[in-house]
Amino acid sequence: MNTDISDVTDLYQEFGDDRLPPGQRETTAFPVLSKGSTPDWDPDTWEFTVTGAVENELTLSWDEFRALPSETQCQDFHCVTGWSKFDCEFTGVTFPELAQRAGVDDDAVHVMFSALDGYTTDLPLEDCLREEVLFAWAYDGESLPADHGGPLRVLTPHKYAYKGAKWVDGVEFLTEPELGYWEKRGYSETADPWQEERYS
Ligand SMILES: Nc1nc2c(c(=O)[nH]1)N[C@H]1C(S)=C(S)[C@@H](COP(=O)(O)O)O[C@H]1N2
Ligand SMILES: [Mo]
Repeated sequence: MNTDISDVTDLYQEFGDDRLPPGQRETTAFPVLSKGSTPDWDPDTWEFTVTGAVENELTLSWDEFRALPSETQCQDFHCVTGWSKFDCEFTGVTFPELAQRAGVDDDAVHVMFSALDGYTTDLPLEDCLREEVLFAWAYDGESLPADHGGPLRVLTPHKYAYKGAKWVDGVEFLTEPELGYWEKRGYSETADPWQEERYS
């Protein structure tokens, strides 16, 4: 394996015994799951915002976002509908890298991600402050395909994949938990695949 790739597929050891979480089956396909259609985006007007309980709210253009320090990781992907895909190569900016630039306030406890299609998803702050939570623009060394969330999506390999907003364009730091799109509709807020936290 390319040594520039950080392999984080062993993170399951923190959560369970097996790399394949209970009730999941492995697939080599990469199905597309979206609540609606794939949104259009324009690199000239696209903006990424970091708002809420931070010292510096950020607004980044596409070029500015792409200029942030990035890395490539080999990750597993677990969909709440029952399929898992091993060894996905994603390139992007880690959540801690972005959080450090914004300077997270002491009273921030939760995070809401927003996206171009109106999707939202939330996670406790501590579940986001991990190197594996990645804002990715490339998959397998190529631009992230639009139906998989291009230009930019979040990956949460320690959670079911609905926690990773495709077409992400905003992160809000919250002082109280709030629920995202699927979380309001009965899916688990914490979504740990090794505990089979599928529904709330
Ligand atoms: N913006 C947005 N992000 C989203 C979704 C969505 O509908 N819109 N679907 C979620 C769900 S339920 C899953 S399983 C994964 C699917 O990612 P994939 O289509 O790349 O397999 O994206 C998640 N992120
Ligand atoms: Mo999903």
